[in-house]
Amino acid sequence: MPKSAIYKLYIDGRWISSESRETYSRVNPANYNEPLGRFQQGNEKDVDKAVDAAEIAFEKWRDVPPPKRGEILFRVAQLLKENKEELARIMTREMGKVLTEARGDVQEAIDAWILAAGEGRRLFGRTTTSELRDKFAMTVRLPLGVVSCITPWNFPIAIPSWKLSMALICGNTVVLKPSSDTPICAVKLIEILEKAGVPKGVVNLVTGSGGSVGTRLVKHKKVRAVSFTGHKDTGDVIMKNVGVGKKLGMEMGSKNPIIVMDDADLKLALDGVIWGAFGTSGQRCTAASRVIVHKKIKQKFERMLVERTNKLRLGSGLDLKTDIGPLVNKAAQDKVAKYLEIGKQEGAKLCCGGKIPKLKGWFVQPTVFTDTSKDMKIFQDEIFGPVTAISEANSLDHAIDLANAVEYGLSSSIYTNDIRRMMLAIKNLEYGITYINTSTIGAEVHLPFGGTKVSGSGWKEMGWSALDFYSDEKTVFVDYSGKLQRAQIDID
Ligand code: UN1
Repeated sequence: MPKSAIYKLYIDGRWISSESRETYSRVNPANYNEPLGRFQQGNEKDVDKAVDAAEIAFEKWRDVPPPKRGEILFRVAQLLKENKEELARIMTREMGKVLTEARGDVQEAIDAWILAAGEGRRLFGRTTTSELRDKFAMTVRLPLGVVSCITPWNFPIAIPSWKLSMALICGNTVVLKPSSDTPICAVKLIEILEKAGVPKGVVNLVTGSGGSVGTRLVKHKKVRAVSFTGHKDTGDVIMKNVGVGKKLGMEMGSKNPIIVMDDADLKLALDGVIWGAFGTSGQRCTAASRVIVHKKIKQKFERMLVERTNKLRLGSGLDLKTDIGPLVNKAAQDKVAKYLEIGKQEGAKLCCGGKIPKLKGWFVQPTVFTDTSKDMKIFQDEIFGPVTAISEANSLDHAIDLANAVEYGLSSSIYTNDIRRMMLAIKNLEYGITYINTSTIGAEVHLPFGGTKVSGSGWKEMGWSALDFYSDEKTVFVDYSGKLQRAQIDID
């Protein structure tokens, strides 16, 4: 990657500069003296061009038989596989996550493209009965048209792949606006799509700010669906801007709890908490930012957690000895630093960490607070950093009550060996995902992914749910009786 590299927009099959003629730059979050390149500051005009190109391309793409679309998607998966290591390294330099996790990110993308490719030979509708004689009833899936995909930086190849793979197999065309923090990963992904044979105009890339590019993509009259993953405050704005006539799928943050009961395997639970709280430096929507521990084992588990947390090594994600990479940028570091202060002020007990180390990157020490309660901000707010907050529970009911006492509802976990407790947790945790005896992270692409309450809009990503979002399930009745039959009336 030459330092002066200039990355372009991809519109109608061409790599071009923004109409704005403006670019912005980024640095490696693990070493802010290392520039990463210059990126297009896209604007509304670029979005309009991209949507027009996608609209024209839709006419042909919708008619490509889905198994043929699937062949192209399968080539995307193959190319991602061939380039996995290079892409993972680019990702680590661009947004900081450690190399093992960056490889996992690319793998999740490979899985998504393979899954979507296979859907080309399914895309099932349903057939069913009719209440009238000689009348046939079924549903068929039709594409929507132009879809806007607005994606975050924390899974910079996986999440765009979740969205694009499913949108494309269903026959839609796409305009992608990636996070301004991860334009390189987006460019690399689109280069692979181009190489795999995705026809011009079918996928378009516009980098730039949420305020101009994002807003235009959400409001655009020709767009039929908006799929967004990111912060709930942005989600709020999108919801107000989207207007009628579009589907809106949103995945937002969360404050995910791990419940550790008194009968749990504590070593297993410890592994799960460390992975859930500090993986990707806590910058996952599914991060375990709360730990709810049964009072009988609280002191012991707290000691175990602090001992392990103190051993975690901060550093560049490219160094294989590093456990925790930097945060994505200065603003993220400042936000976490603010919460470290808030936690101390509102009376939580700091067990370990809590400082910003003097390094040339946006690092934060892995931090554990304890004795946190419902009224505290560090219990309620999504911090998106390597910070977790312990609370004590007297019983399973109390633990579930604490788990549910936040506005979010994406992922949850319980460690117990008691089948009754497991089943009650599955029933009563108000979360889109519940893990039993494993951490809050670990989604697989062939199952629905998404949350309840403030975490999601109801449309889930991936698995069969994504097919429902990216297609219109048309209901078809074929009456071959040769006479007028009135539903609900001519029923005898
Ligand atoms: C996110 O944090 O936005 O299961 C997605 C997981 C990952 C996906 C997380 N595979 O946590």
